[in-house]
Amino acid sequence: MQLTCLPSTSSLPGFQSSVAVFVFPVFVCVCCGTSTSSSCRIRGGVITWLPSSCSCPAEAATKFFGYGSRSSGDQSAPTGPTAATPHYPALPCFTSYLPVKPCTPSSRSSSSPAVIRHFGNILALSEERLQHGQSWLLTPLRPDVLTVTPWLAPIVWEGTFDPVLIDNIYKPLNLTIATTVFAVGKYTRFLRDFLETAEQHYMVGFKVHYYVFTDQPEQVPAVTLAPGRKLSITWVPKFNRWQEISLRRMEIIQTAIEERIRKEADYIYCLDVDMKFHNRWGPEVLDTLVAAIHPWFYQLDRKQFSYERRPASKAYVPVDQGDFYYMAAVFGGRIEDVHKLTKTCREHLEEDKNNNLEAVWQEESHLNQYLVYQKPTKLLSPEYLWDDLKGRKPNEIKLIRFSAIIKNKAEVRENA
Ligand SMILES: [Mn+2]
Repeated sequence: MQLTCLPSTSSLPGFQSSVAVFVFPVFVCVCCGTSTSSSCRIRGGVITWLPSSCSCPAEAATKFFGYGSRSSGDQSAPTGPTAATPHYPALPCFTSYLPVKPCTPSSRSSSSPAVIRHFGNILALSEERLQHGQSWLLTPLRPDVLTVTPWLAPIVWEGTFDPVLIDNIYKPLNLTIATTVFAVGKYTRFLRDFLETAEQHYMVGFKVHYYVFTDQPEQVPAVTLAPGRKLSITWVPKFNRWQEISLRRMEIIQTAIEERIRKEADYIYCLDVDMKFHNRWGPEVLDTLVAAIHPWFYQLDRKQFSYERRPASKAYVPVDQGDFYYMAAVFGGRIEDVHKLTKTCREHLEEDKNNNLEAVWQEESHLNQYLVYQKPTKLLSPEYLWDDLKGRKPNEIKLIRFSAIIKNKAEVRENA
């Protein structure tokens, strides 16, 4: 196929026809992501480009994005569209954002797999789309929110990542995501909605192993799971107070990791059950140690965070310390990192108990104290942990992905 995208130099405002201008178009097939850049000389004519590196339908392959220009003899890198577009704003086929079109396997590129570098120096191979619309250093994707912490951990927000790219990076790694959920006492009633919405939105296309901890195994609903996903039930005793359930959760997760999860999964995410998924909650959350910012605290001064403030408690955080207030309804990461977190929190919870202390928000206080000193490597924005009680969605929340349902606490917390 032949592509004619650029008008003749004589019709390009800002260019004189006597000057040889080299244009560096970057063609990216929106179907398979194959990209080709080439330098084409324009001399009063049109440039032509024959895509040879992909076999996708002509319509998909003839889109391109990004180009630069330089004068003859200038060996600097091509400039981007922000620099170049003022000269030819009317280019009909220029697009700075690539829409993701459905792609049939037969039309995918048969070129050699791209090699990508993954965390921990694992090398992953993928033949899926690993290209994306160009990132511009001077154009932040989300100017309205903080997207990186002072210790350079990303904060995951809608608009800051390409979900198809993320899926294609992680899928070849063949990961298993352990997912723990506690349904004790009346909380078993939340399991069906939790699991059904998780099957629609949680790590779709990935191997998920749900570990349900409950005192009533017969109450675990039969929910159809997608291929490659499974559910195990572990019996746990019913504790006398809901606070005790919270206190014991760290110990139970620690034990489950030691007994089986470290042999059965690559990552572990520990989620509350009184929640529903509403939108994608995908592998963009995967990292070494991951915590979610509490939806009720993110606009407050750290002095107002509900940390444990009694120095005698192992959960103590001084008023001038702390980064974000995290909610214990979501935490996770690599198995051994979460194991260390649960083991440490369990030890701190037990030490407090021996001193007749109970931190103000039980395990959440200890989780927050731990994360002040062991910084999470990735933070989830409140999109990933919302609360239906918050009512109308503020502007910074583009997408509610997972949210606490409104419940009658006095009724479900039997021993409150
Ligand atoms: Mn909850």
